[in-house]
Amino acid sequence: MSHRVSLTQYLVEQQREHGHIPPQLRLLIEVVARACKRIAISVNKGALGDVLGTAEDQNENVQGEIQKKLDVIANEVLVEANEWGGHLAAMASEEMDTIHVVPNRYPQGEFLLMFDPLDGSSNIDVNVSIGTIFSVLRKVNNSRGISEEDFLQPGKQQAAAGYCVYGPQTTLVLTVGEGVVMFTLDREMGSWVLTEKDVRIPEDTKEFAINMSNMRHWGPPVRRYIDECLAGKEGPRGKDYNMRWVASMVADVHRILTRGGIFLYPWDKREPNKPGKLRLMYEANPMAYLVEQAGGMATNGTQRILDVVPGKLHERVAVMLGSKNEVQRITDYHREAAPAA
Ligand code: P6P
Repeated sequence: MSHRVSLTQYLVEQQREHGHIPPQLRLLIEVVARACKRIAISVNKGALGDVLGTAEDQNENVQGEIQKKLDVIANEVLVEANEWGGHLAAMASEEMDTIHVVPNRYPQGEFLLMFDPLDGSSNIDVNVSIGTIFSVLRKVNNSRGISEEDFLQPGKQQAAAGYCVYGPQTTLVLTVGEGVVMFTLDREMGSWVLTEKDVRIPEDTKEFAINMSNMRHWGPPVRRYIDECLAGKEGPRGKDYNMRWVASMVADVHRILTRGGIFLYPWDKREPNKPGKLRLMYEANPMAYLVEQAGGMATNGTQRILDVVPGKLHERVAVMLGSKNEVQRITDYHREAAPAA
């Protein structure tokens, strides 16, 4: 049997070769990966584990969404796993209104961790792939305690990012700034095994992912782009396109990292003051970092997502990401539609 590289071996060798995974970051990644294994166990229990349906207290999270039981479980697993290790100063989560500072009984570390503990919650009860998304920043201001402002850094400053998809396989996808790697969970051993070590997104694609039911609400550039895809061979693109929409960003992005494609959740006129549905800090930024590290592009239509400077923790953003040439095209359509400077 060919030698299997574990997550620990990968991180140790990356540190030895590139020196960009200090001990606290390696511990952080291993702790998050272990937490994802625990979440996978709860997810896989389904109806046998009293984990389906909405949380008992019917609580709404800061996003105004009714929390699912597994949202709460996954959030608790990640918070408890990351408090004691001395690698973090604080955490932020889609499921928590404010930041969670590491309690004084534990040492504070140099990193900040943000996560969507269970992305795609609407798919939990219908047994469709869901996932955990995480993003790591460095604490840049050492002169005082931690506040929300410490998190408000553009995505290009991430030290690491990744996700775990709970699907037919349980797969951990990670970047620390040296490309993208994938680990598959060996359930018999309970270990992460390196299964893809140089993930690259094809620059062209014939597959787009968007929620078509919102078509009448889109802006002109997105409408133009999708209409051209739908026009197929007879249209200006000269080729037929296929469509996928899982309604779990993790699953859609995993497909794109695996075989190419473009994912779009654009601004629409239903709530014109909201830039988009997806959250910048713990959905768009980590996915944009992964996509760029795999040779793709990620934009909000007018700006590189990783350049967006957050104004608040739960800020939302329009997202278009994936195969470089397709994202470049829709970026051009936004520029052409912009009012003359
Ligand atoms: P819609 C899941 O709730 C999520 O945040 C992303 O994972 C997913 O891409 C999107 O929302 C789905 O949104 O409007 O199609 O249900």
